[in-house]
Amino acid sequence: MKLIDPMDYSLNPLLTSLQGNILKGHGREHTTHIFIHFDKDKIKSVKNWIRQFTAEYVVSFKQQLRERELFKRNNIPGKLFSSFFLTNSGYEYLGFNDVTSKLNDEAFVAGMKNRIDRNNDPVVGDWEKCYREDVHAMILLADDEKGRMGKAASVILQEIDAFARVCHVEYGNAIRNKYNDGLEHFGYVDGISQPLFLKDEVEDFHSYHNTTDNTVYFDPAADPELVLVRDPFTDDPDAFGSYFVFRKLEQNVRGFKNAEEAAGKKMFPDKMDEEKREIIGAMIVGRYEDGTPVVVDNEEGMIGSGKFNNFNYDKDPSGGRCPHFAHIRKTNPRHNFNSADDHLSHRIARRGIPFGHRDVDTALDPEGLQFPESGVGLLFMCFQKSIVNQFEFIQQNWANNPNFPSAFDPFAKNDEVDLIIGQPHQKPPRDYQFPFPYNSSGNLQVSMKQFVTMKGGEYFFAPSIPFLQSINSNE
Ligand code: N7H
Repeated sequence: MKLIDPMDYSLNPLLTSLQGNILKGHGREHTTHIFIHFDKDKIKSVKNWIRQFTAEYVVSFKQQLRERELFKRNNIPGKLFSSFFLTNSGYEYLGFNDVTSKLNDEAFVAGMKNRIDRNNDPVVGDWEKCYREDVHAMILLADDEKGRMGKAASVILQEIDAFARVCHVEYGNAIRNKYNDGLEHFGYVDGISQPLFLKDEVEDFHSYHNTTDNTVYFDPAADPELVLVRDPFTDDPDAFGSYFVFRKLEQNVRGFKNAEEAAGKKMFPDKMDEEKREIIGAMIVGRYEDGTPVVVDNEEGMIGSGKFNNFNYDKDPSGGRCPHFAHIRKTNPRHNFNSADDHLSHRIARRGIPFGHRDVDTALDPEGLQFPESGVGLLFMCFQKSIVNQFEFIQQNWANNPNFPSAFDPFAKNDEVDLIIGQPHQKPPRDYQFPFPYNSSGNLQVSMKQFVTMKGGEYFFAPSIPFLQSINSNE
Protein backbone atom coordinates (compact mmCIF):
# COMPACT_ATOMS: atom_id res chain seq x y z
CA MET A 1 0.00 0.00 0.00
CA LYS A 2 1.00 3.60 -0.34
CA LEU A 3 -0.31 6.95 0.94
CA ILE A 4 -4.07 7.27 0.50
CA ASP A 5 -5.21 9.71 -2.14
CA PRO A 6 -8.89 10.32 -1.30
CA MET A 7 -9.50 11.24 -4.95
CA ASP A 8 -8.19 7.91 -6.22
CA TYR A 9 -11.44 6.18 -7.13
CA SER A 10 -9.82 2.75 -7.18
CA LEU A 11 -9.51 2.99 -3.38
CA ASN A 12 -13.28 3.26 -2.99
CA PRO A 13 -13.81 -0.35 -1.81
CA LEU A 14 -11.16 0.06 0.91
CA LEU A 15 -12.47 3.44 2.06
CA THR A 16 -16.09 2.29 2.29
CA SER A 17 -15.30 -0.91 4.16
CA LEU A 18 -12.96 0.65 6.74
CA GLN A 19 -14.35 2.25 9.90
CA GLY A 20 -13.55 5.94 10.34
CA ASN A 21 -11.06 7.36 12.89
CA ILE A 22 -8.40 4.75 12.06
CA LEU A 23 -6.48 6.55 9.32
CA LYS A 24 -7.40 10.01 10.60
CA GLY A 25 -8.90 11.25 13.87
CA HIS A 26 -12.63 12.06 13.81
CA GLY A 27 -11.83 15.49 15.30
CA ARG A 28 -15.08 15.83 17.32
CA GLU A 29 -15.07 17.77 20.63
CA HIS A 30 -17.04 15.31 22.78
CA THR A 31 -17.09 11.53 23.05
CA THR A 32 -19.12 8.83 24.80
CA HIS A 33 -17.67 5.34 25.27
CA ILE A 34 -20.14 2.58 26.08
CA PHE A 35 -18.65 -0.68 27.35
CA ILE A 36 -20.94 -3.68 26.94
CA HIS A 37 -21.25 -7.25 28.19
CA PHE A 38 -23.76 -9.29 26.17
CA ASP A 39 -26.31 -11.41 28.10
CA LYS A 40 -26.11 -15.16 28.06
CA ASP A 41 -28.46 -16.83 25.53
CA LYS A 42 -29.25 -13.58 23.67
CA ILE A 43 -26.90 -14.19 20.78
CA LYS A 44 -29.61 -13.85 18.08
CA SER A 45 -30.74 -10.45 19.34
CA VAL A 46 -27.12 -9.33 19.72
CA LYS A 47 -26.29 -10.31 16.14
CA ASN A 48 -29.38 -8.57 14.75
CA TRP A 49 -28.61 -5.45 16.73
CA ILE A 50 -24.95 -5.28 15.60
CA ARG A 51 -26.10 -5.39 11.96
CA GLN A 52 -28.72 -2.75 12.57
CA PHE A 53 -26.37 -0.55 14.60
CA THR A 54 -23.76 -0.73 11.84
CA ALA A 55 -26.24 0.35 9.19
CA GLU A 56 -27.59 3.20 11.27
CA TYR A 57 -24.55 4.57 13.08
CA VAL A 58 -21.12 3.27 12.04
CA VAL A 59 -19.22 5.81 9.95
CA SER A 60 -16.94 4.56 7.19
CA PHE A 61 -13.67 6.26 6.36
CA LYS A 62 -15.17 7.30 3.02
CA GLN A 63 -18.02 9.08 4.82
CA GLN A 64 -15.53 10.71 7.20
CA LEU A 65 -13.55 12.03 4.21
CA ARG A 66 -16.71 13.31 2.56
CA GLU A 67 -17.63 15.19 5.74
CA ARG A 68 -14.09 16.58 5.91
CA GLU A 69 -14.52 17.91 2.38
CA LEU A 70 -17.88 19.51 3.21
CA PHE A 71 -16.31 21.20 6.20
CA LYS A 72 -13.31 22.45 4.23
CA ARG A 73 -15.36 23.76 1.31
CA ASN A 74 -18.60 24.92 2.91
CA ASN A 75 -17.82 25.00 6.63
CA ILE A 76 -20.54 22.41 7.29
CA PRO A 77 -19.66 20.57 10.51
CA GLY A 78 -19.65 16.79 10.65
CA LYS A 79 -22.55 14.81 12.08
CA LEU A 80 -22.62 12.26 14.88
CA PHE A 81 -19.66 9.92 14.49
CA SER A 82 -19.69 6.32 15.65
CA SER A 83 -17.47 3.21 15.69
CA PHE A 84 -17.85 -0.31 17.00
CA PHE A 85 -15.19 -2.51 18.62
CA LEU A 86 -15.04 -6.11 19.81
CA THR A 87 -12.77 -7.82 22.34
CA ASN A 88 -11.55 -11.38 21.96
CA SER A 89 -14.29 -12.54 24.32
CA GLY A 90 -16.81 -10.52 22.30
CA TYR A 91 -15.88 -12.52 19.19
CA GLU A 92 -16.11 -15.73 21.17
CA TYR A 93 -19.55 -14.78 22.46
CA LEU A 94 -20.64 -14.31 18.85
CA GLY A 95 -19.52 -17.85 18.13
CA PHE A 96 -16.23 -17.19 16.36
CA ASN A 97 -14.22 -19.87 18.09
CA ASP A 98 -11.25 -19.60 15.76
CA VAL A 99 -10.51 -15.99 16.80
CA THR A 100 -7.15 -16.74 18.34
CA SER A 101 -5.83 -18.24 15.12
CA LYS A 102 -7.30 -15.53 12.92
CA LEU A 103 -6.78 -12.41 15.02
CA ASN A 104 -3.61 -13.78 16.51
CA ASP A 105 -2.11 -10.73 18.15
CA GLU A 106 -0.98 -12.25 21.45
CA ALA A 107 -1.98 -9.16 23.46
CA PHE A 108 -5.45 -8.93 21.91
CA VAL A 109 -6.05 -12.62 22.50
CA ALA A 110 -5.03 -12.37 26.16
CA GLY A 111 -6.79 -9.06 26.92
CA MET A 112 -5.26 -6.16 28.87
CA LYS A 113 -5.92 -7.71 32.29
CA ASN A 114 -3.63 -10.60 31.40
CA ARG A 115 -0.82 -8.35 30.19
CA ILE A 116 -0.12 -6.42 33.40
CA ASP A 117 3.31 -8.06 33.61
CA ARG A 118 4.19 -6.72 30.16
CA ASN A 119 3.00 -3.19 30.73
CA ASN A 120 3.81 -3.10 34.43
CA ASP A 121 0.24 -2.02 35.04
CA PRO A 122 -1.24 -1.83 38.53
CA VAL A 123 -2.78 -5.12 39.66
CA VAL A 124 -6.34 -5.56 38.36
CA GLY A 125 -7.69 -5.23 41.91
CA ASP A 126 -6.51 -1.59 41.85
CA TRP A 127 -8.30 -0.79 38.56
CA GLU A 128 -11.63 1.00 38.66
CA LYS A 129 -14.23 -1.64 39.39
CA CYS A 130 -15.97 -1.40 36.02
CA TYR A 131 -12.73 -2.20 34.15
CA ARG A 132 -12.30 -5.43 36.08
CA GLU A 133 -15.32 -6.88 34.29
CA ASP A 134 -15.27 -8.94 31.12
CA VAL A 135 -16.16 -6.49 28.35
CA HIS A 136 -17.38 -7.80 24.97
CA ALA A 137 -17.70 -4.62 22.96
CA MET A 138 -17.30 -0.88 23.00
CA ILE A 139 -19.27 1.76 21.15
CA LEU A 140 -17.66 5.11 20.47
CA LEU A 141 -19.93 8.08 19.87
CA ALA A 142 -18.40 11.45 19.02
CA ASP A 143 -19.96 14.77 18.19
CA ASP A 144 -19.42 18.52 18.38
CA GLU A 145 -23.01 18.81 19.58
CA LYS A 146 -23.13 17.28 23.03
CA GLY A 147 -26.95 17.23 23.14
CA ARG A 148 -27.24 15.27 19.91
CA MET A 149 -24.65 12.76 21.12
CA GLY A 150 -26.48 12.40 24.44
CA LYS A 151 -29.77 11.67 22.70
CA ALA A 152 -28.16 9.01 20.51
CA ALA A 153 -26.50 7.48 23.58
CA SER A 154 -29.79 7.18 25.46
CA VAL A 155 -31.52 5.57 22.44
CA ILE A 156 -28.66 3.08 22.13
CA LEU A 157 -28.66 2.33 25.87
CA GLN A 158 -32.39 1.55 25.71
CA GLU A 159 -31.90 -0.79 22.73
CA ILE A 160 -29.02 -2.60 24.39
CA ASP A 161 -30.93 -3.14 27.58
CA ALA A 162 -32.87 -6.01 25.97
CA PHE A 163 -29.79 -8.21 25.48
CA ALA A 164 -26.77 -6.73 27.25
CA ARG A 165 -25.47 -5.11 30.38
CA VAL A 166 -23.72 -1.78 30.12
CA CYS A 167 -20.58 -2.22 32.23
CA HIS A 168 -19.82 1.47 32.21
CA VAL A 169 -19.79 4.68 30.22
CA GLU A 170 -16.90 7.13 29.89
CA TYR A 171 -17.04 10.68 28.56
CA GLY A 172 -14.29 12.60 26.80
CA ASN A 173 -14.18 16.33 26.24
CA ALA A 174 -11.59 18.26 24.25
CA ILE A 175 -9.91 21.20 26.00
CA ARG A 176 -8.27 23.94 23.97
CA ASN A 177 -5.81 26.82 24.39
CA LYS A 178 -6.27 30.32 22.99
CA TYR A 179 -4.97 29.18 19.60
CA ASN A 180 -7.65 26.47 19.52
CA ASP A 181 -5.04 23.69 19.78
CA GLY A 182 -6.23 20.59 21.67
CA LEU A 183 -4.66 20.18 25.13
CA GLU A 184 -4.33 17.46 27.71
CA HIS A 185 -4.82 18.17 31.44
CA PHE A 186 -1.21 19.12 32.28
CA GLY A 187 -1.82 21.98 29.84
CA TYR A 188 0.27 20.82 26.86
CA VAL A 189 -0.82 20.79 23.23
CA ASP A 190 -1.42 17.16 22.29
CA GLY A 191 -1.93 15.31 19.04
CA ILE A 192 0.72 17.21 17.05
CA SER A 193 2.85 14.28 15.98
CA GLN A 194 0.98 11.51 14.22
CA PRO A 195 1.80 9.12 11.41
CA LEU A 196 0.06 10.60 8.36
CA PHE A 197 -1.64 8.24 5.92
CA LEU A 198 -3.25 10.72 3.52
CA LYS A 199 -1.35 12.20 0.61
CA ASP A 200 -2.85 15.67 1.13
CA GLU A 201 -1.92 15.67 4.83
CA VAL A 202 1.68 14.86 4.01
CA GLU A 203 1.70 17.64 1.41
CA ASP A 204 0.27 20.04 4.02
CA PHE A 205 3.05 19.02 6.43
CA HIS A 206 5.70 19.97 3.87
CA SER A 207 4.02 23.20 2.94
CA TYR A 208 3.43 24.17 6.61
CA HIS A 209 7.09 23.58 7.43
CA ASN A 210 8.23 25.05 4.14
CA THR A 211 10.55 22.11 3.57
CA THR A 212 12.99 21.59 0.75
CA ASP A 213 14.82 18.32 0.09
CA ASN A 214 17.50 19.35 2.56
CA THR A 215 15.26 20.53 5.35
CA VAL A 216 13.13 17.49 6.08
CA TYR A 217 14.21 16.42 9.59
CA PHE A 218 11.19 14.26 10.23
CA ASP A 219 8.96 12.44 7.78
CA PRO A 220 5.45 11.80 9.16
CA ALA A 221 4.32 9.85 6.06
CA ALA A 222 3.22 6.32 6.92
CA ASP A 223 2.05 3.36 4.93
CA PRO A 224 -1.57 2.54 5.97
CA GLU A 225 -0.28 -0.99 6.61
CA LEU A 226 1.15 0.42 9.86
CA VAL A 227 -2.36 0.22 11.32
CA LEU A 228 -4.42 -2.03 9.03
CA VAL A 229 -5.13 -5.73 9.36
CA ARG A 230 -7.03 -7.75 6.72
CA ASP A 231 -10.33 -8.65 8.36
CA PRO A 232 -10.08 -12.46 8.58
CA PHE A 233 -13.81 -12.92 9.12
CA THR A 234 -14.93 -11.87 5.65
CA ASP A 235 -13.87 -12.91 2.15
CA ASP A 236 -13.99 -9.33 0.95
CA PRO A 237 -10.37 -8.60 -0.13
CA ASP A 238 -10.80 -4.88 0.58
CA ALA A 239 -12.07 -5.33 4.12
CA PHE A 240 -9.60 -4.15 6.77
CA GLY A 241 -9.78 -3.55 10.49
CA SER A 242 -7.34 -2.40 13.15
CA TYR A 243 -6.30 -3.35 16.69
CA PHE A 244 -7.38 -0.73 19.20
CA VAL A 245 -6.01 0.06 22.67
CA PHE A 246 -8.11 1.88 25.27
CA ARG A 247 -6.60 3.02 28.60
CA LYS A 248 -7.96 5.32 31.25
CA LEU A 249 -4.96 7.29 32.54
CA GLU A 250 -5.59 9.54 35.50
CA GLN A 251 -3.42 12.65 35.82
CA ASN A 252 -2.30 14.23 39.08
CA VAL A 253 -2.20 17.77 37.76
CA ARG A 254 -1.33 19.39 41.07
CA GLY A 255 1.51 16.92 41.68
CA PHE A 256 2.94 17.61 38.23
CA LYS A 257 2.73 21.38 38.54
CA ASN A 258 4.17 21.44 42.07
CA ALA A 259 7.08 19.19 41.06
CA GLU A 260 7.75 21.40 38.04
CA GLU A 261 7.71 24.51 40.22
CA ALA A 262 9.95 23.02 42.94
CA ALA A 263 12.57 21.79 40.44
CA GLY A 264 12.28 25.05 38.49
CA LYS A 265 13.08 27.04 41.65
CA LYS A 266 16.18 24.92 42.20
CA MET A 267 17.33 25.42 38.64
CA PHE A 268 16.47 29.14 38.52
CA PRO A 269 16.33 30.44 42.11
CA ASP A 270 16.24 34.09 41.03
CA LYS A 271 12.67 35.45 40.93
CA MET A 272 13.65 37.36 37.76
CA ASP A 273 14.06 33.99 36.03
CA GLU A 274 10.61 32.74 37.01
CA GLU A 275 9.47 32.24 33.43
CA LYS A 276 12.47 30.05 32.65
CA ARG A 277 11.22 27.48 35.19
CA GLU A 278 8.73 26.15 32.66
CA ILE A 279 11.64 24.34 31.06
CA ILE A 280 11.30 21.60 33.70
CA GLY A 281 7.84 20.65 32.39
CA ALA A 282 9.12 21.01 28.84
CA MET A 283 11.94 18.58 29.62
CA ILE A 284 9.49 16.11 31.15
CA VAL A 285 7.23 16.22 28.10
CA GLY A 286 9.77 17.16 25.39
CA ARG A 287 7.69 20.16 24.33
CA TYR A 288 6.59 23.38 26.01
CA GLU A 289 2.89 23.82 26.70
CA ASP A 290 2.39 25.59 23.37
CA GLY A 291 4.09 22.71 21.50
CA THR A 292 7.58 24.23 21.03
CA PRO A 293 9.99 21.23 21.11
CA VAL A 294 12.58 21.75 23.86
CA VAL A 295 15.25 20.27 21.58
CA VAL A 296 14.66 23.18 19.18
CA ASP A 297 14.31 26.11 21.59
CA ASN A 298 14.72 26.73 25.29
CA GLU A 299 11.73 28.98 25.64
CA GLU A 300 8.20 28.73 24.36
CA GLY A 301 6.57 30.97 21.81
CA MET A 302 7.96 29.51 18.60
CA ILE A 303 5.84 30.63 15.63
CA GLY A 304 3.64 27.76 14.51
CA SER A 305 4.47 25.72 17.62
CA GLY A 306 1.01 24.10 17.90
CA LYS A 307 1.65 22.13 14.70
CA PHE A 308 5.44 22.10 14.53
CA ASN A 309 6.86 18.65 13.97
CA ASN A 310 9.83 18.91 11.62
CA PHE A 311 12.63 18.00 14.01
CA ASN A 312 14.71 15.12 15.28
CA TYR A 313 17.29 14.64 18.03
CA ASP A 314 20.37 14.04 15.85
CA LYS A 315 22.13 17.19 17.08
CA ASP A 316 21.42 16.33 20.72
CA PRO A 317 22.77 12.79 21.13
CA SER A 318 23.57 13.15 24.83
CA GLY A 319 20.21 14.67 25.77
CA GLY A 320 21.68 18.03 26.80
CA ARG A 321 18.72 19.92 25.35
CA CYS A 322 15.93 17.36 25.44
CA PRO A 323 16.59 14.68 28.07
CA HIS A 324 16.26 11.08 26.97
CA PHE A 325 13.56 10.60 29.60
CA ALA A 326 11.30 13.22 27.95
CA HIS A 327 7.95 11.65 27.05
CA ILE A 328 8.03 12.40 23.33
CA ARG A 329 11.67 11.34 23.02
CA LYS A 330 10.98 8.05 24.82
CA THR A 331 7.85 7.27 22.81
CA ASN A 332 9.28 8.32 19.45
CA PRO A 333 13.08 8.51 19.45
CA ARG A 334 13.05 9.54 15.76
CA HIS A 335 16.21 7.45 15.41
CA ASN A 336 17.22 3.79 15.11
CA PHE A 337 19.26 2.89 18.18
CA ASN A 338 19.18 -0.80 17.47
CA SER A 339 20.17 -1.64 13.92
CA ALA A 340 18.06 -4.80 14.07
CA ASP A 341 14.94 -2.86 14.88
CA ASP A 342 13.22 -0.19 12.78
CA HIS A 343 11.79 2.42 15.16
CA LEU A 344 9.26 3.44 12.49
CA SER A 345 7.54 0.07 12.81
CA HIS A 346 6.47 0.93 16.39
CA ARG A 347 4.48 4.06 15.54
CA ILE A 348 0.84 4.23 16.63
CA ALA A 349 -2.11 6.34 15.48
CA ARG A 350 -3.12 8.12 18.72
CA ARG A 351 -6.77 9.06 19.12
CA GLY A 352 -7.03 10.03 22.82
CA ILE A 353 -9.25 12.65 24.43
CA PRO A 354 -9.18 14.18 27.95
CA PHE A 355 -11.73 13.10 30.57
CA GLY A 356 -12.93 14.82 33.72
CA HIS A 357 -13.72 18.38 34.43
CA ARG A 358 -11.65 21.07 36.08
CA ASP A 359 -12.48 24.68 36.75
CA VAL A 360 -9.08 26.30 36.72
CA ASP A 361 -7.01 26.91 33.64
CA THR A 362 -3.26 26.20 33.84
CA ALA A 363 -2.40 29.81 33.04
CA LEU A 364 -4.67 31.15 35.78
CA ASP A 365 -3.25 29.13 38.64
CA PRO A 366 0.54 29.16 38.31
CA GLU A 367 0.96 27.82 41.86
CA GLY A 368 -1.21 24.85 41.00
CA LEU A 369 -3.10 25.07 44.29
CA GLN A 370 -6.52 24.50 42.78
CA PHE A 371 -5.49 21.84 40.33
CA PRO A 372 -7.01 18.37 40.70
CA GLU A 373 -4.99 15.46 41.99
CA SER A 374 -7.44 12.93 40.60
CA GLY A 375 -10.63 12.62 38.56
CA VAL A 376 -9.11 14.02 35.36
CA GLY A 377 -6.84 12.52 32.75
CA LEU A 378 -6.63 11.05 29.31
CA LEU A 379 -8.77 8.39 27.68
CA PHE A 380 -5.75 7.12 25.76
CA MET A 381 -6.65 5.34 22.54
CA CYS A 382 -4.56 4.17 19.63
CA PHE A 383 -4.79 2.07 16.48
CA GLN A 384 -2.10 -0.30 15.24
CA LYS A 385 -1.43 -3.42 13.21
CA SER A 386 0.11 -5.20 16.20
CA ILE A 387 -0.51 -4.35 19.86
CA VAL A 388 2.57 -6.37 20.83
CA ASN A 389 4.92 -4.56 18.46
CA GLN A 390 3.41 -1.11 18.75
CA PHE A 391 1.57 -0.01 21.92
CA GLU A 392 3.14 -2.64 24.20
CA PHE A 393 6.58 -2.20 22.66
CA ILE A 394 6.49 1.54 23.34
CA GLN A 395 5.18 1.08 26.88
CA GLN A 396 7.51 -1.76 27.84
CA ASN A 397 10.73 -1.37 25.85
CA TRP A 398 10.89 2.39 25.79
CA ALA A 399 8.68 4.18 28.37
CA ASN A 400 9.13 1.74 31.29
CA ASN A 401 12.77 1.05 30.53
CA PRO A 402 15.23 3.25 32.45
CA ASN A 403 18.05 2.10 30.14
CA PHE A 404 16.55 3.05 26.82
CA PRO A 405 18.42 4.22 24.82
CA SER A 406 21.69 4.11 26.79
CA ALA A 407 21.75 0.31 26.56
CA PHE A 408 22.32 0.80 22.82
CA ASP A 409 24.21 4.09 22.82
CA PRO A 410 26.74 5.07 25.52
CA PHE A 411 26.49 8.75 24.44
CA ALA A 412 22.85 8.81 25.45
CA LYS A 413 23.03 10.24 28.96
CA ASN A 414 20.12 11.03 31.30
CA ASP A 415 17.68 8.34 30.21
CA GLU A 416 15.22 7.20 32.88
CA VAL A 417 11.68 5.90 33.00
CA ASP A 418 9.25 8.17 31.06
CA LEU A 419 7.94 10.65 33.66
CA ILE A 420 4.53 10.84 32.00
CA ILE A 421 3.58 7.22 31.28
CA GLY A 422 6.47 5.12 32.57
CA GLN A 423 5.46 2.41 35.04
CA PRO A 424 8.68 1.41 36.76
CA HIS A 425 9.20 -1.86 38.61
CA GLN A 426 10.51 -0.09 41.66
CA LYS A 427 8.04 2.28 43.17
CA PRO A 428 8.82 5.95 42.57
CA PRO A 429 10.36 8.44 43.33
CA ARG A 430 13.35 8.08 41.03
CA ASP A 431 16.28 10.38 40.30
CA TYR A 432 16.16 12.36 37.07
CA GLN A 433 19.04 14.40 35.64
CA PHE A 434 17.71 17.67 34.21
CA PRO A 435 20.37 19.36 32.04
CA PHE A 436 21.03 23.04 32.79
CA PRO A 437 19.94 24.95 29.68
CA TYR A 438 21.20 28.17 28.12
CA ASN A 439 24.70 26.86 27.31
CA SER A 440 25.40 25.87 30.91
CA SER A 441 26.86 22.50 31.68
CA GLY A 442 25.97 19.89 34.26
CA ASN A 443 22.70 18.50 35.51
CA LEU A 444 20.26 19.20 38.26
CA GLN A 445 19.38 15.93 39.96
CA VAL A 446 15.74 15.83 41.00
CA SER A 447 13.83 13.06 42.65
CA MET A 448 10.39 12.74 41.06
CA LYS A 449 7.29 10.60 41.37
CA GLN A 450 4.99 9.51 38.56
CA PHE A 451 1.98 11.71 37.93
CA VAL A 452 -0.15 9.35 35.83
CA THR A 453 -2.02 6.30 37.12
CA MET A 454 -3.54 3.65 34.94
CA LYS A 455 -7.12 3.01 36.07
CA GLY A 456 -8.10 0.28 33.61
CA GLY A 457 -8.55 -0.48 29.95
CA GLU A 458 -8.92 -3.15 27.30
CA TYR A 459 -7.65 -4.35 23.93
CA PHE A 460 -10.14 -4.36 21.04
CA PHE A 461 -10.38 -4.93 17.30
CA ALA A 462 -12.22 -2.46 15.06
CA PRO A 463 -13.75 -4.87 12.54
CA SER A 464 -14.40 -3.98 8.90
CA ILE A 465 -17.88 -2.77 7.97
CA PRO A 466 -18.53 -5.72 5.59
CA PHE A 467 -17.89 -8.08 8.50
CA LEU A 468 -20.26 -6.18 10.82
CA GLN A 469 -22.90 -6.17 8.09
CA SER A 470 -22.50 -9.87 7.48
CA ILE A 471 -23.08 -11.01 11.06
CA ASN A 472 -25.96 -13.39 10.56
CA SER A 473 -28.40 -14.27 13.31
CA ASN A 474 -29.25 -17.57 11.59
CA GLU A 475 -25.72 -18.90 11.95
FE1 N7H B 1 1.76 10.92 24.88
N1 N7H B 1 1.56 14.76 27.77
O1 N7H B 1 0.82 15.64 28.02
O2 N7H B 1 2.64 14.73 28.31
N2 N7H B 1 2.01 12.91 24.57
N3 N7H B 1 0.77 11.30 26.60
N4 N7H B 1 1.40 8.91 25.10
N5 N7H B 1 2.67 10.52 23.11
C1 N7H B 1 2.54 13.50 23.44
O3 N7H B 1 3.57 15.52 19.80
C2 N7H B 1 0.65 12.51 27.26
C3 N7H B 1 0.67 8.33 26.09
C4 N7H B 1 2.94 9.27 22.58
O4 N7H B 1 6.10 11.64 17.67
C5 N7H B 1 2.55 14.91 23.60
O5 N7H B 1 1.48 15.03 19.68
C6 N7H B 1 -0.11 12.32 28.47
C7 N7H B 1 0.72 6.89 25.96
C8 N7H B 1 3.58 9.41 21.29
O6 N7H B 1 7.19 13.07 18.90
C9 N7H B 1 2.04 15.19 24.84
C10 N7H B 1 -0.46 10.99 28.52
C11 N7H B 1 1.51 6.63 24.86
C12 N7H B 1 3.68 10.77 21.06
C13 N7H B 1 1.71 13.93 25.47
C14 N7H B 1 0.11 10.35 27.35
C15 N7H B 1 1.91 7.91 24.32
C16 N7H B 1 3.11 11.45 22.21
C17 N7H B 1 3.10 15.94 22.61
C18 N7H B 1 -1.23 10.23 29.54
C19 N7H B 1 1.92 5.31 24.25
C20 N7H B 1 4.28 11.43 19.83
C21 N7H B 1 2.15 16.27 21.52
C22 N7H B 1 -1.91 10.77 30.51
C23 N7H B 1 2.20 4.23 24.91
C24 N7H B 1 5.78 11.58 19.99
C25 N7H B 1 2.42 15.55 20.23
C26 N7H B 1 6.41 12.15 18.74
C27 N7H B 1 3.02 12.82 22.34
C28 N7H B 1 1.26 13.73 26.80
C29 N7H B 1 -0.01 9.01 27.08
C30 N7H B 1 2.66 8.06 23.18
C31 N7H B 1 1.87 16.61 25.37
C32 N7H B 1 -0.47 13.36 29.52
C33 N7H B 1 0.04 5.87 26.87
C34 N7H B 1 4.01 8.27 20.38
